[in-house]
Amino acid sequence: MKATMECRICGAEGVAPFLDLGKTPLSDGLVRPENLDGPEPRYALEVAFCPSCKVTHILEDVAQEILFPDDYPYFSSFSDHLLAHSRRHALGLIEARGLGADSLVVELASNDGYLLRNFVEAGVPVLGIDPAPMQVKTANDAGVRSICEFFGTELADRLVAGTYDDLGPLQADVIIANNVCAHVPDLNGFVAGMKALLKPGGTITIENPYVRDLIEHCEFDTIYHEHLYYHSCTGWVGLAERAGLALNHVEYFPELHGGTLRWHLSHEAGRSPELERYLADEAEVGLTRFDFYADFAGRVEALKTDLLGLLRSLRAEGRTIAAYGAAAKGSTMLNYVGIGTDLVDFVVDRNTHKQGLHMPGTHQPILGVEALTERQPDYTLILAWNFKDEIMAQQAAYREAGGRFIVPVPSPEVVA
Ligand code: JHZ
Repeated sequence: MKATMECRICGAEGVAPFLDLGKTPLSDGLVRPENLDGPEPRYALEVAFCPSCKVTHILEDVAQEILFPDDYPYFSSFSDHLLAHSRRHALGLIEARGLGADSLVVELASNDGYLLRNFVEAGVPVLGIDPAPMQVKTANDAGVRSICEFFGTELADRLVAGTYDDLGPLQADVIIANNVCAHVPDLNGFVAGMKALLKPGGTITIENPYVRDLIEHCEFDTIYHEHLYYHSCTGWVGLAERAGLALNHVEYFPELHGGTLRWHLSHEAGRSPELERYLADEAEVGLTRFDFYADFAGRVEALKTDLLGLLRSLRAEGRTIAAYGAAAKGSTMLNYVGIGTDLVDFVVDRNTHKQGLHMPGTHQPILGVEALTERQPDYTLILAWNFKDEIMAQQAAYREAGGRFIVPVPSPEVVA
């Protein structure tokens, strides 16, 4: 692992650290039962702001093959909310861009085909690109043409030149990159690859949680080693320009992952009034200056104290506590706050690839969601708080039997 004080994006020296989460295990490094007594590496996790290009990023680099091993457990298709959002996105693009049998939609980090399947259903040709073999197999099995690769300029050039397997030369009418632009070490190269792969007149849409929400709503647990960057509109102006693209438009989805922005990029210059407004707002609230981040560590520390105090007092009263969502962010929450099996007994998750494993560092077993009604813990800490409405609606039987939820973010709250 290497740590750097140079900006990952613009190379400027003197990035300003503002939050140190200590040494944490890898958030998606779920532990097999037979490895529970074995060594578990922990890596420093510190976040900094670049006063030069305004992009926020972590200082540490964990090798990609360690972060994304062949058994990487995240599958996108386990949230109905995300599936519905993705379907709306796909149908909107088909209509707005007039996509049909002669078009091509490429998705970077296409996972299990959760989004592209909507284009396939509508008869629009697709290509998914993702480095996770299990997810790529699931997508191909479902009829979503996908290749198992990391994306960058090299792959883009091969696709355009037609030298990648038997795919033939191709360029995309639409490129989609959702929840991946936080994960890519060479993000400038990744965006340059998108430019190479995009047809003249084509469009790129990129979604990522918004750093403004992260800071304002104390969503510190979305910080982990996979997430190298925390994005803003101001940062994306520079990222697009450096690759010879233009940032044209932005949309906001407050209910997705704690607040998500969708940026629209193309070869053509021009900014929508919405984008101009976001850029002006970011300058006005100070997102472009270090001060905006300066008190974050203190607020995160306060959340930790409050949550630990709540869980300890419930335990002292003899209450049982479980957690919902073996999410990557859940691992940051458990490890940073220090929530071991003395406080939370087990974690439930719908993702069958996660069940039977244990949470990184804190080692709670991951069970199927039926364990909530079978064991009826008094309280359930929602680690996947970004899906809290979906989860609480789905768990009506648990609630009717007296179960209560704890939502940890933006500050710990018990929901009856
Ligand atoms: P979820 C992921 O992070 C992965 P994570 C990734 N690092 C990323 O960038 C962000 O998303 C954006 C489960 N669940 O999606 C599924 C249920 O069991 O918030 C997941 O394991 N029942 C690429 O891992 C977990 O909760 C449900 O009803 O922090 C949620 O994880 C629902 C809705 C979810 O992301």
